[in-house]
Amino acid sequence: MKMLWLICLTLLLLGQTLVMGLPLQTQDLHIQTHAGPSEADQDFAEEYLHHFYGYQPRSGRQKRTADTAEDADWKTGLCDKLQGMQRFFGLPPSGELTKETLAVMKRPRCGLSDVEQFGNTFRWKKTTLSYRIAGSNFPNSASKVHKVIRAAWKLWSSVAAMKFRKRRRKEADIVISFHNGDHKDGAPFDGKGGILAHAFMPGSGIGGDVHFDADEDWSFNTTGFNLFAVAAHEFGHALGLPHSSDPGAIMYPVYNFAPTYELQLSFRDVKDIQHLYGISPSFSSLLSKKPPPRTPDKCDPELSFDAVTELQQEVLFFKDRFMWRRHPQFDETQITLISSLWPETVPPFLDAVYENVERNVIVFFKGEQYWMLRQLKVEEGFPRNISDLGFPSRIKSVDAALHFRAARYTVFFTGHECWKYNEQQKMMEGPPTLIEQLWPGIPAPIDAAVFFEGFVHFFKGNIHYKYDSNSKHVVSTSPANDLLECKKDDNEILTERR
Ligand code: 0DY
Ligand code: CA
Ligand code: ZN
Ligand code: ZN
Repeated sequence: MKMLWLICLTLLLLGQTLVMGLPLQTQDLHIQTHAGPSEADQDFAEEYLHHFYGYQPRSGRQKRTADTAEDADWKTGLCDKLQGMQRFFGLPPSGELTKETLAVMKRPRCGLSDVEQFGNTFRWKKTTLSYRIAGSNFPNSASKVHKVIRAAWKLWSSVAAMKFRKRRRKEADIVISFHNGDHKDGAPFDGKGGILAHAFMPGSGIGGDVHFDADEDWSFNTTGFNLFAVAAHEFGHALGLPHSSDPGAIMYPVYNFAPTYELQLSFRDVKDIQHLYGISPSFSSLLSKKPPPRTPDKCDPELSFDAVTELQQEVLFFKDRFMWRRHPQFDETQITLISSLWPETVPPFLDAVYENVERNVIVFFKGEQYWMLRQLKVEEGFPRNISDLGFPSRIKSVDAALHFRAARYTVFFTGHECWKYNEQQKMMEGPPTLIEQLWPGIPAPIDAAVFFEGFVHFFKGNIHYKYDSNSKHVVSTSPANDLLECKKDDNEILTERR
């Protein structure tokens, strides 16, 4: 029977739901010599430890080839999990499958009827869940912690038909607490960094509970790990969601929260939770005010870009909070959050980006501001106003930037005009020219431009113009996303995700 499982497992499988029904090895549990547990009980216990304590049964192949050292390792693992479970329930941690241990595993604990299996996961049957914030080793004042926890629940209740109520003393469905290191549930924390928190899937007892690593530098604003973001992620698990492969989702397995970004559930998170619990009555008003952001799809024929630049040997395509990195040695162009490379400083929804190889910097433009970064760090004095580059005050933003390495100048595109900026003298070379004069065949205004493999590539809407600057004409036009090389596989993943 599938019950609940510790999230540890899902990280190993990176976003995939659990592989169930692996064959079980019965003779490996430490059993008592006389009147030991039956084979069925041993199977049951392994399954129980698998679901509740993250114990990973071996696959058939591994079993057959296992040498003795490996075998011993594996047995110790199982024994550890059993001891973890015994400690949690106040039983002597013998690592043996005693009658008492089995009785606890089989105890029809209150609230078991509150959970049901739903497809490959578990969900709560009731629509109002209670939670309790237990213990005392809070990273900040209790009232601050309570406020953050409440806000994190609200993210989910504003989209799914669920309500969350705080309990002060009485038992609650979901117990939230902070722990250091080994806290006797078979999944010890690891000090600063690494594992930040874990949660148990819906279920009775420990099911639905959320534990935070008390050794982290929890933050309530911008530095360190943001408790609000991590709580939102863990509550997703406590409600039954596994990890998601969508880098825009709060259920993405790695912490990728950009402090400048106002945390929202992504389209993917919203779809997944609504699939389990239905739509909240308040959802339609949220839809009109703040629709959950979709992660752009490189196979979307309507895809357009905010900016495109070369960076060392790569070409980077920027869109919203994301970018795709095209590397000559990798055949797949992967999407990531901009903040996973430049954590603090680079804003989403950029206007233009270019790399200046001679100075070893990358320059980002958004509105009237621009940022210069060297080796992932912002140069002193940035952001600065684009008027510092020599733009007149009527220019409020830059559409695209095109850098010429050998000639050491950069062309900026603004509406129908383009400006030539001398990188050595750090000044504009004369007044702007019309784009149609300098680049005949290119329709202004443009979205992005990049110099790459001997051609200039312009992007406007969903069209990519490949331009030969010597003969001054468009060599070819194609869909804007053609350099991202959408493969059939990507498409399949996307249709399945929709
Ligand atoms: N807990 O839900 C996790 O996913 C654990 C790992 C698991 C094996 C128990 C965890 O703490 N993962 C880290 C994490 O931050 C991984 C990391 O990047 N250090 N997960 C939570 C999180 C928070 C906020 C993920 C996102 C946003 N996307
Ligand atoms: Ca940790
Ligand atoms: Zn724990
Ligand atoms: Zn997680």
